[in-house]
Amino acid sequence: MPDTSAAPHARVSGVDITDVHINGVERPGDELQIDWSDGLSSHLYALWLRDHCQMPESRDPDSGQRFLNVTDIPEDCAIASAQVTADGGLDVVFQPEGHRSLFTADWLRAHCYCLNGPYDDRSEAAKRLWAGPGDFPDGLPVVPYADFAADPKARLKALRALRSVGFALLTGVPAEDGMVLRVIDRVGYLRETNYGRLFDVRAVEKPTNLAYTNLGLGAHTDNPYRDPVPGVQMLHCLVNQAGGGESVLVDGFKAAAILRADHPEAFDRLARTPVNFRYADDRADLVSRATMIEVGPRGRVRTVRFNNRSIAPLRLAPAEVRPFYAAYRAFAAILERPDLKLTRRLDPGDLVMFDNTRVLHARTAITQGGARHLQGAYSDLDGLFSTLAVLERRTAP
Ligand code: NM2
Ligand code: OGA
Ligand code: ZN
Repeated sequence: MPDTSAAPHARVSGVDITDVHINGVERPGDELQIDWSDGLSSHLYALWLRDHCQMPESRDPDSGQRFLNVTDIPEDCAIASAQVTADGGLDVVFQPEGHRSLFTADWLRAHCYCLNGPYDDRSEAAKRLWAGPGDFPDGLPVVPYADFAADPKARLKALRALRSVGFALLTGVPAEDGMVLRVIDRVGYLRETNYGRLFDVRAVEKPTNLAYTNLGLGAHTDNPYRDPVPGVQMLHCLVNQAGGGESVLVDGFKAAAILRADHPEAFDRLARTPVNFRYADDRADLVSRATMIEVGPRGRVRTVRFNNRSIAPLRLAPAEVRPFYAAYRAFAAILERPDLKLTRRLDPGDLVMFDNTRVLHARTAITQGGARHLQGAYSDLDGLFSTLAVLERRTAP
């Protein structure tokens, strides 16, 4: 039996396969049926099983990548024999190729598509939704930067919070230019944009964006005019001697769930109506067409886009304009509900990172003269999930 347990591509993430073993196998029709010791059974389509052959003839043992294309497998692929091996796995022979594959019991159980339902790490179903501070009885997810930088367990805590509640706070990040990029290096990959590798948030003359003024900003996600939107945003406070300018977070997935419960027709309308988003200045003209609430194939929310500054003229059938505006207003009203907000003033050294496909951020107006300077940067969720998977592989639970 090939020992692939040390190879990263053989990783079975999040699946607890304890003492379950294979009791017996049968070959009804074009399937392999596995009867497990806990009474469950797997029904695996022969072609699927052949496609997932783990042997060195089928995949490169170093990268784990498949050599075969599906068209290389005969359409009439069938299981000629299947036997339990000495170490509890399966020895399967496929016809008409006469190809032999060995599978471990752990692999079969972890990847069986009858026993492991669909899973989408972006979906609301994979998240812990929250409605304001009451949903954080143990406090907000806060990690000191010194621990984040030095200790994989502290990094895991922050990044797991970013995945599950959609944000995390770091404290004591040196209030120095460019530190936000150092943090991104430990989370995923930098997403450079027209705003630069990083951007400075402070009031300037002739601002190209209302973020660069002293105005308050309503709850929004950044860059809905980009496709795909940046999945992760960071804001690092370097200076804050101003009054006002408090930072606010709102869980957009929770708000969408409230909309679905209270105004189902408004939810459907926003999930079905593409909006044009646009940002234009002298050097950039970015346009996207996407829905404010995006649902996945099973109707679950997986992205929220909301930014009143960036909605461009709609291209809608006339009869759809009024119901769209009613739905947009209903969602906006939920997003402004005080009870759903988390509010915190950022002081120098504070850094907030959030899932920009889900959690909206806002700031109250900057009311008094002193300086205020944040640095921000973007990253993406696929890099975050990759970093988490590698950390979870290396760090005992
Ligand atoms: N800034 C801060 O998405 C937005 O337009 C919000 C983005 C300018 C990079 C502001
Ligand atoms: C931004 C933003 C909030 C703030 O830069 O995208 O929303 O507190 N800034 O200045
Ligand atoms: Zn913003």
